Amino acid sequence: MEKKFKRTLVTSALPYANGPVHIGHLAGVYVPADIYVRYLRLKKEDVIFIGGSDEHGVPITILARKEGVSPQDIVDRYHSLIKKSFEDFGISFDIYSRTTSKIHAETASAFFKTLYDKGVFVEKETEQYYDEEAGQFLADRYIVGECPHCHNPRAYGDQCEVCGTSLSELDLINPRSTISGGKLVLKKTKHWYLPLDKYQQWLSEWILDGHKEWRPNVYGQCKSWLDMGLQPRAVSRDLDWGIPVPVEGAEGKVLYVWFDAPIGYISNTKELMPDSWEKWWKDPETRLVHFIGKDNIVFHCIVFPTMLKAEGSYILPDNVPANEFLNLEGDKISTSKNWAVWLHEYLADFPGKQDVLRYVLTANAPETKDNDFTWKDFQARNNNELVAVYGNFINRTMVLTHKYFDGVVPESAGLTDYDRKTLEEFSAVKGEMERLLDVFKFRDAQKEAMNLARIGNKYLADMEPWKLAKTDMQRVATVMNVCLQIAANLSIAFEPFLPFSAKKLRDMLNMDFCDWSLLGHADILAAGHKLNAAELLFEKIDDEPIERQMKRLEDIKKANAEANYRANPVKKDIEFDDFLKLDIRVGTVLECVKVPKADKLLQFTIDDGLGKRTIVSGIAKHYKPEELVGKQVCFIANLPPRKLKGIVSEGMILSAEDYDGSLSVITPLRNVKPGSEVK
Ligand code: B3M
Ligand code: ZN
Repeated sequence: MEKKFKRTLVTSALPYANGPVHIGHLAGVYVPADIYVRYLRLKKEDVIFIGGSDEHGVPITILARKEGVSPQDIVDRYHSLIKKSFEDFGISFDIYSRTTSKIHAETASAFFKTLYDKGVFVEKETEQYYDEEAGQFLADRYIVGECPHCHNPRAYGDQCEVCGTSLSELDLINPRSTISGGKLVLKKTKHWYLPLDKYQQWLSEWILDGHKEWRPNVYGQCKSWLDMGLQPRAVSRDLDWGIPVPVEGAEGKVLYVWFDAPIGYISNTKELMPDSWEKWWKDPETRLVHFIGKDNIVFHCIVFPTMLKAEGSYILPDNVPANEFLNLEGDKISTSKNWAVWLHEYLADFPGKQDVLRYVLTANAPETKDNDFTWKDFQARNNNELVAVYGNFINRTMVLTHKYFDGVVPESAGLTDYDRKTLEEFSAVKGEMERLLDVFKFRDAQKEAMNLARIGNKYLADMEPWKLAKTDMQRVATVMNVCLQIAANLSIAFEPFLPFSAKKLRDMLNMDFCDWSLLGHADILAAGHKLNAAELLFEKIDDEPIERQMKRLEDIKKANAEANYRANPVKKDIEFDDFLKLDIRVGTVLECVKVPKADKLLQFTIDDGLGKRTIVSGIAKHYKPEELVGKQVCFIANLPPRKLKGIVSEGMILSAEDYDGSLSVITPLRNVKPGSEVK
């Protein structure tokens, strides 16, 4: 059942203001959101596009401490840089604000207060570690200590990466702070929890029954969260950076960053439209769409909707088109490893080439699976598609019109069947593009726009007006008229995707309008209309700048490998006998399932050659259980059994840890019999 909406409110994730933005951000969130918004605007729909920086959270305070500046200094610096990058790339926000604004503090605070007064929250007192030197409470990855299971001395407060056990910081032996290195003491602290468990039923109905149209990756992630069973989540933190919890007895406590950040969408709308913001957030005829990356799905599909529902007066998101991740030259993009193409650096190296990057990122958009950005592909798409197809068609059309008709649109002298066929072909593009854009298939929609350029190119090549010019100028006039109509169409079709070159094209065509409803029409430019001078729409990119980029990445890779060895030096030599004591074997995975109420653990049933063996491993963040069934794994067979979440684990599965902490299970290159020894 198609609902009728009057207006669309588009939000895109608020990036943390603790670093610059890179191509992964652009590809995953901002370019798709911008395409969608530009498309709706072209269709003259009522739409606003809300963005801003997320300026709270622990990582910002840690970076500030490291640099010896205030958190405000950090967010001021990166907010400006990020905002500038988005402007430079034509991300057409109606507002790009920040969560340190006054209006946001008021809005988030009032939101919390409403839920508090309604009795939505559950209050709980727990014991948490306090870093006396840094003067702050710490949790998770900010605490290291000895693993109670394998005695790895550097296990984190949320997980031991050696044995894979998922931990709480309270389990660690001899815990220390990673920020000051100092000792930790346990202190009692009270927090407010959003009882997601109480909304489980409602969420299941709303998402699993009500939103089957959501992208399979989004729907699937929601389903798996719901299947695991939702837990209450703390919405406050002990921290001195953030929005103070607005109730008595909450001194030193702030709203959890993931509580205030999505409310930022509301605050920024208020800032943009102080008088009419409510119609955008409270009228059921408004359609709310969140553009985000896949790591933010749970917050936008489960936590924030629960907050909105609990508040009671807000609409809920109609769709959350989350993307998967973009990798860079085969490796996961990582800010801390500098494995990224930063937007401001790209523009310094390729000035004026915003659209080339927008094009390549959309052509490779990680809409259904993780995708890879490579510099070779970037170069090839520029040279073989933008230059050779789109640019070439426009250039020939412009140059020939100037040459034969003094830059004036010639009058058509009557269409042939072939002309008509060409026009028909391109009139179908509009419907096709709409069908795709309406369901967020930007990659295919852009292909359709490019297809229009291909139609033009082929028509021009088949007609050969430069030959006709010797005998039949009437015919040349018709052909060039058709080509110019296609060019005008291209300047509309590409507007959502490549706004800079579309504008440049309209300038050349002397077109001061751009209206989606004209797409497909063959009379956009009237005969007698005067064009402006021809310019190149795109330029070829040589090998040299591409090689420079690849060299830069090579150097970063080398530096990261060295840093990895510095951080994890080769352990001191052991006796050969020590090695022989280890019994590593190969097993075949018969079954693999998630461990309930443990988001990091997978339970394996392995054929170890003699029978079935159960092993629990902390790799749920890195694999879907079904990916591992039938695969062979290596495991330590002679460790004493131990209990994890009530399950007796008989061994340990071996994984390689990448620099970014991601785990990859070790498997023999060829299948071997289960029980084979690894030596
Ligand atoms: N800042 C996480 C991120 O940048 C977070 C998004 C907030 S959206 C309300 O991935
Ligand atoms: Zn361990």
